[in-house]
Amino acid sequence: MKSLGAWRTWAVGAVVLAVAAALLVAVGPRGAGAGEADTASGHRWITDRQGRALVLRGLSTASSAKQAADGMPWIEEKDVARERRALGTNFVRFLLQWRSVEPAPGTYDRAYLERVAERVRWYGERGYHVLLDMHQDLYGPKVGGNGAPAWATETDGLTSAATDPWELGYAEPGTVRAFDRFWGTVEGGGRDLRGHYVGALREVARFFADDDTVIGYDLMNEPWGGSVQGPAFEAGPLARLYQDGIDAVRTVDRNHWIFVEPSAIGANWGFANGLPRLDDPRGDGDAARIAYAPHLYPLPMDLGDGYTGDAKGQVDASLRSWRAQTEKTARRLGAPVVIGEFGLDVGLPGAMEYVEKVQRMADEMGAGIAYWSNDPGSWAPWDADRNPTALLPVLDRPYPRAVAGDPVAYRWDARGRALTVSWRGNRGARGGTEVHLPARHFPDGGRVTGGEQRSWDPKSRVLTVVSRPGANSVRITPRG
Ligand code: IDC
Repeated sequence: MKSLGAWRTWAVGAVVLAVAAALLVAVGPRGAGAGEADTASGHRWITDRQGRALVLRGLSTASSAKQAADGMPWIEEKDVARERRALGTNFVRFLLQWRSVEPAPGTYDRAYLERVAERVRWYGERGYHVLLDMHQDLYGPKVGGNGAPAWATETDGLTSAATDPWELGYAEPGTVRAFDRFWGTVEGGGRDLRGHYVGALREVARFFADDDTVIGYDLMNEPWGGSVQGPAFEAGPLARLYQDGIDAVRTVDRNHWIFVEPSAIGANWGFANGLPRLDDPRGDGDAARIAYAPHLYPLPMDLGDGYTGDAKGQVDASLRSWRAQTEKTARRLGAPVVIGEFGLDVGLPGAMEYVEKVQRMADEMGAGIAYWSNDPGSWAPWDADRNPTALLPVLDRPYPRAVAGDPVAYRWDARGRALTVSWRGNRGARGGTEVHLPARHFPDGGRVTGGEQRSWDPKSRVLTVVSRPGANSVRITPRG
């Protein structure tokens, strides 16, 4: 328990830091009017090829890729098929590793990208949208983490010890120095590491530019500032890396979305962040395709707690604050929102109540979700023996996969067994609104009021609906 005590001490220190940072940040909503849809949350939507607004629901694939020699996650094609069948998901956040993309300076591994493309195809054939996530934790394997290649890890002889929990490793000297070298915030060092990183992002984008299953690129998982923290980091080195990354991607890929994350410490718990608005060479407003993908781990959960009614209201307060901060940042960035990660050990007390709560919040916000993660085990919908966990029925939930208009609201009322979806206009979208109706709630399909059923595929469990002229809301209840 000593390590947990140390972690708590460190966490409290970080909270103080983050609060101070929040107070110092004076970034108002700049250009907030640009390109906003008429939604409750006032943010924009990622659309599919038919111009329909996408409600993204899925998981990350997968933590196992971090350690794999070939950089591949544990999944086989049959696992993708099972995930589609059992959960009705339409989204996956797929982990990439810089070490695999660029194994030697300036050398890009095409065979690796082809292996990724094969897996992207497995998802694409089942109607998924894939977010390619340039993942790292604790910088790279040379300092006890994952992500960066050894040749891009400069520590000046400083080392990092293993910690429990793993997040504490961000404060280990070797890791701090590796980040400082990467950002170029300490004197010395040889290579232009961030320049290499931007080059690796560009090569990934070049390879996938014409792949329609790919929805976009997550430029860096949970960026860490090393010895530079708070707004000094986010509005400084981080914003510069993102801008260079966006510019580089756009030289080879005009169309895919580019997802950015805040610095995780603080933002994951619901504190403010100083990420400034970024420019998309595609243009301003509706032309821009920059999305915001913060992670959600309220502090008690980050420390391994369950959600036992939340007697002191800490988690609920954290969720409220996280939502307010996320919406504020999304407005500043002119960006749609995807919860890039949230998750916990499903065996913890109240865990499923918490997951339900986050899903309801995401629905209210019009935010996408990538649950962390699908690695078989205690956090996942399947355990190590591939038996379903308590999470599976909670994630397998009715939702609109794609909305032919600007979504106003959608809600699954579990008690009343009704999915309601309302929208405005039709944004020139082709095709109807698609909803996922799980067998557990809609064994014989759905009965539509306020609109007309166009099609129903009991195998994929997708119902397509069009609203009556002038109407903008449908209600779907179980048939029979
Ligand atoms: C965790 C994995 C765990 C692994 C650790 C370090 O679940 O098995 O040991 O990474 O690589 C994040 C990170 C994400 C973490 C996840 C859960 O983005 O990589 O995965 N988490 O700890 N931020 C907050 C939580």
